[in-house]
Amino acid sequence: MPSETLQSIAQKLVANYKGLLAADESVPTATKRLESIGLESTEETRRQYRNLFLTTEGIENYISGVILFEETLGQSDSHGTPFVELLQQKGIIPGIKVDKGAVEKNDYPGEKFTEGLDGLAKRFQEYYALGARFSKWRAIITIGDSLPTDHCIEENAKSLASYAALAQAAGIVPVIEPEVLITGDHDIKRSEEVTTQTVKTTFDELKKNNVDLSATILKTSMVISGDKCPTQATSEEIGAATVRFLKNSVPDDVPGVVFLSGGQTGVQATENLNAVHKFNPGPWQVSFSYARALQGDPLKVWAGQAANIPAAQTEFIKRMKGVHAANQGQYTAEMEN
Ligand code: 5MM
Repeated sequence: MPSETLQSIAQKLVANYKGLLAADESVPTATKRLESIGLESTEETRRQYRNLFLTTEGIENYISGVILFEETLGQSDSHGTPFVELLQQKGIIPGIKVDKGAVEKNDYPGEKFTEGLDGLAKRFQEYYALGARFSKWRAIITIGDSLPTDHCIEENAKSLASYAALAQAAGIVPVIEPEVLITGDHDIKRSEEVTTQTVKTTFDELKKNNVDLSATILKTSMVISGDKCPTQATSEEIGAATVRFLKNSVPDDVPGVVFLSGGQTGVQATENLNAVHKFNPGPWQVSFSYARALQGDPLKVWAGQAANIPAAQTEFIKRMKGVHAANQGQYTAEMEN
């Protein structure tokens, strides 16, 4: 009998007010990030980018698991320690992004369908052997005129459910991420409707596929105004709407819900997480799984210069301290100083 079960791993991912670092940018996304600081994207510069975050001293005080990209799973830190081993030494659970990205289909303009199920069972065996104990699959839902279609929500929910079933069969905890994009001029009410429908449909499909919900983590968008909406909701409104959506959509046996930042700044994603906690979400643990909101500011400080690494890591610690405090409803603006 293994000491760690799927349930215990899922619970550990959201325990003690810690959360996930989404360091799983695919090559095109990592390239965009690196080019934004004037750095060419190569296997080595992407390794340096990961190295900056994963070697930060004290990361384990705030981060329970790191979602890695396949390339990083096989890479090592600057002293030659494999990243997976480094994380394990710190008590951080290594995870892996397993989807192969989202594509458009002719009949559904403006919508995307995530791919990656072919050969996934075999890939899961390889990822397990390399140390991954949880995984992530992202679906993308777009809000717009007559969007999203029910078809897009349903097809993506089916893929998420097939993925989750395969993950659990391989001994890996699935993080399911149906992301409702922040882009658009929709208001917070529309965001709540679409996010609720998307997550409800996803859990319906998970149940049909006999996915064990007690060993599944939901990664979701917050309920938030579209980035081009003329009336932007306040943090308090975001907190209230997000907790209402969760209570209407997430089954009680799910151990944890984590948020993506989705284009919010580091400070916004921290303030809004704090606001969510003011509305007593539950019975699940509620935390973060941020990429840009944790890494964006340190990336700018680093600027690809070795001399800037300590300052960038200090910035990273500040962001992690903020979200850790927000998970307890204790984040304050003074923490930015
Ligand atoms: C929505 O993206 C996820 C969370 O990141 P943010 O906090 O920045 O919104 C993230 O895990 C994302 O899935 C990865 O960065 C990978 O993205 P791509 O598009 O490269 O697969």
